Amino acid sequence: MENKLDTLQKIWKAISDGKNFFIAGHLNPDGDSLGCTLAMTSLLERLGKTVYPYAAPVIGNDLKFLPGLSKIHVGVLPEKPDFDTVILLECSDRQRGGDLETVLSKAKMLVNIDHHLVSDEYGNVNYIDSKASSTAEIIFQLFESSSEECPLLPTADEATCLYTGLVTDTGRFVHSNTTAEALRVASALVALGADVNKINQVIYFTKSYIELKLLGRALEKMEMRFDNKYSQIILTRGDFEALGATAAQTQGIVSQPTMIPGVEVSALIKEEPDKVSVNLRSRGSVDVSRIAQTFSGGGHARASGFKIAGKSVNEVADQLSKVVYDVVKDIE
Ligand SMILES: [Mn+2]
Repeated sequence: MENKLDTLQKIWKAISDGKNFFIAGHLNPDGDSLGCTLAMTSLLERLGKTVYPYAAPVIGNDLKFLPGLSKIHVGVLPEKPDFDTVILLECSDRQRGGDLETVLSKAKMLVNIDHHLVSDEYGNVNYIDSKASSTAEIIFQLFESSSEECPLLPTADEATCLYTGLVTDTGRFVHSNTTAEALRVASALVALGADVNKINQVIYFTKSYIELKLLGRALEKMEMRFDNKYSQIILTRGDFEALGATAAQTQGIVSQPTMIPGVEVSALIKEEPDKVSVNLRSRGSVDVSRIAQTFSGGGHARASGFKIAGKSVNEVADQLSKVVYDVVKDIE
């Protein structure tokens, strides 16, 4: 990527030139993806633009409090995909947002804003900063770069959306991406009115009975391997059915085993109706995005995942186990 400030100015040029915008984040939208989609939508609307914010289903209950969420077209693509400008957030390649090609191919301007480690420069303008904690951090920097004398700053609702992206992508300011810049941006967002108390209550201190029972079942099934350097949890369809739970209710489970000293990699392997999906977490020394890439997945060094269709849950677990063994066997 060229000079950051130059690229931010190119994004502002795209914003001022455009009239009809389509904005989307990635599949399985998370706090960063939705928070940035909403903050950008609100910003563009304030500037008098027409915006079609899109998100792929399903939106987790813990993110439904986000201000402006009802504006998002969840899983519904526009009938006439005539947008002059498309902004893709958090999408490391042009397929990451789902089947958006009808929209993407018609746009005159495609802006790509992302912070993933491996990311394609598929846009007309590409702002890719893998050192940024979150796309929310980049969007805040975009706000700040709007004008030297009088920058256009986020409203309180926009700040709440961006803070949600920051707090979720840093794991509540715990992961190694919790940099001085991430904390500076968080501080600025709090000063602008981000509703920190509500974000914490809804995202981190609210769980349903079924989610807690599922956590209990998952911990019961946790297995340790390779001198306790690898923790594996398999949740089968039977586990989900017994509790009336779905794979979407497993948030936070994969991080639990990384509390055990010595665990380098934690895997949560879920048998879903049409596929097996896997979440990976690392305590520090292992880059689990490389493990995920072996299975055509992706993500971050400490948090990533992948999905496989057409294989049994045990086959996936065995294959993953072999890859993890090669990675952790020489760690002291
Ligand atoms: Mn992100």
